[in-house]
Amino acid sequence: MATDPIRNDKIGTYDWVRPQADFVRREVMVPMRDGTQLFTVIVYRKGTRDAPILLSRTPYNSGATTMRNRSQLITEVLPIADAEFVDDGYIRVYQDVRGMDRSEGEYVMARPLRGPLNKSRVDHSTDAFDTIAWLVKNLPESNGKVGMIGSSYLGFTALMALVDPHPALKAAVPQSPMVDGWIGDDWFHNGAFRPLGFDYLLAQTATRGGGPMPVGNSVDEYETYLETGSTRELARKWGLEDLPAVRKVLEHPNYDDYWQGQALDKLLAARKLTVPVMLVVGQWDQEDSYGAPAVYRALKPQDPDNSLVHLAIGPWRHSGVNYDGSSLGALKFEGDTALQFRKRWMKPFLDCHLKTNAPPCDTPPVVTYATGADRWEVSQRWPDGTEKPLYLSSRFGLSFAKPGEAGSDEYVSDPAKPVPMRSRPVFLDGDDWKSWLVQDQRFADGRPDVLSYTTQVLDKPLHIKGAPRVELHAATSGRDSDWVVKLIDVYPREYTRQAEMAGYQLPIGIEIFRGRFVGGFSNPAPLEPGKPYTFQWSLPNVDHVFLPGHRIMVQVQSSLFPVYERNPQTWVPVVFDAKPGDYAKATQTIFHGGDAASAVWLPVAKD
Ligand code: PG9
Repeated sequence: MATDPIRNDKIGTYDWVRPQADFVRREVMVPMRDGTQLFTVIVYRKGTRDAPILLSRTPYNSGATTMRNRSQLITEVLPIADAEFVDDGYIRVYQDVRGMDRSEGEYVMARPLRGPLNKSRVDHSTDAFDTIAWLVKNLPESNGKVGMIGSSYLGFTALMALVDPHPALKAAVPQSPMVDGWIGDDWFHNGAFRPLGFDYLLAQTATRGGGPMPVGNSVDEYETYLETGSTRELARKWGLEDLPAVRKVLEHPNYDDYWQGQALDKLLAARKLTVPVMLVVGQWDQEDSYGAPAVYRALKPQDPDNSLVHLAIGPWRHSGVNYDGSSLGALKFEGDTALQFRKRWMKPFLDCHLKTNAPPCDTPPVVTYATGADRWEVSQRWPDGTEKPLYLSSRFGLSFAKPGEAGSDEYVSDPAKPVPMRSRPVFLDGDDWKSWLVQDQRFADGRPDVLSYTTQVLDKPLHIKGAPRVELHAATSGRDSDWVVKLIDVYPREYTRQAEMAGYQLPIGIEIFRGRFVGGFSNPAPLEPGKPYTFQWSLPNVDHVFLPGHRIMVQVQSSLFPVYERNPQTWVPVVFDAKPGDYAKATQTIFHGGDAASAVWLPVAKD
């Protein structure tokens, strides 16, 4: 029956086979084991047969996703990254997750697996299983083989499908999956909370189908968040305290059973992996930089012959693999790196597992784009380097030689004037949000509350492949403190190749650590004022070449606002609950040399 697929509110099966269209589009309600029916859109080119199925399970509106434009052409109606697949005879399927948009049932934010945190009979693993069972039975055009793909939340649902998978699930490509919301994905990073998550939770859970964002500011979000106060105040003023997803976050500020019990890297590592998986992430992923490499690390021991688990890192923002990858902010790459990756590695990976009479698989264990050198690289392992410490030293130097003499530098961190995450005005959406991790750091360099340590000009390239590791020896005059370290590539002062990049301070990795967790993420404790501690954490995974003529810089600061809530720097048992009077200036001391040799350990590649 011909119908308008967007406006169709009826439940049932509708085929959209218009004479002019080059595709078939079907909307079906797929029954789950508990009787709940999930809205599912199936799209394929007319005449498709013996076809692999590519499935995404999404909270972001399958109907609209599969009707990008009103067109008779399949490549126009589907997202751009689907073109390579449908052009090659794949069947593309999108499904609204339980309770979202036109699917029945109750929506639970990132619903945990059945078990202590989910007492029901269903989860994303069972819903994926039941959907795949239905698809292979009811799509005569298919060859009975299914792959799952998708970014972020869709990456999370693709990973969930690997738990007790349906036998027809033959491969998965989770891209920027949300894996551990406390350690390093959407909600917290190393214990520091990201309040913009509340905007997301509101939009996702306050009204069915996603509501408008009633909060936010079109002037400067630095100002809005600063005026609002603590995270608890934010929730109160925005009327969010009763939203179940917000309440959950407010009840669990530490890395307790609630967060550990959902950490998908740990959950997957405890099971036998049977489905080949390619984990994809952007080097400058502003939302879920942690998940993909964490799952790779957790699953790799199960894959001694490199046939099951693959990792890919591209020069992208969050989900950038599915868009145009020719540039990011001011950075320009050699062509559309996202398209190159999808064609050269991602599709062949899926083809070899999903197509009938497929060629044998030859997907490398690791594929990365070496930024700086602008080339794709294949590696047998990840990280693919040997750790070498780059030491902070006196007179704001950085060197591979350990400074003999001990020293320290100080700055005053004032929560009333936190260091902005990017030059103001700050917008936590649109292009500003997508590119904030590559913004020129000269806006922060020179601030009295930011210390910048720099190498000499490099006379040969320095290539790193892995996650740089911070070892910061530091003390605070307060009772708690955040520590932020940025690893930066400083471009030459003269750079005619791209004039606007002359002197540019390009962040290669930025990451935060909340001091109260120095003794363990489950055990926050006050810091002793003036006592030196060793704070250790990792920056995101990167493949980067610092070129001759460039310098390496490390910046240290104690806030990154408003992407991270402010640390009051006095002791409050739960930072969310800080009162205006709890926020106080603190003098921060960074030690270098001697027995307290602060360093960033770089995974230096062999070449
Ligand atoms: N980063 C988003 C998200 C994933 C999972 C849970 C919550 C948020 C996303 O882009 O989908």
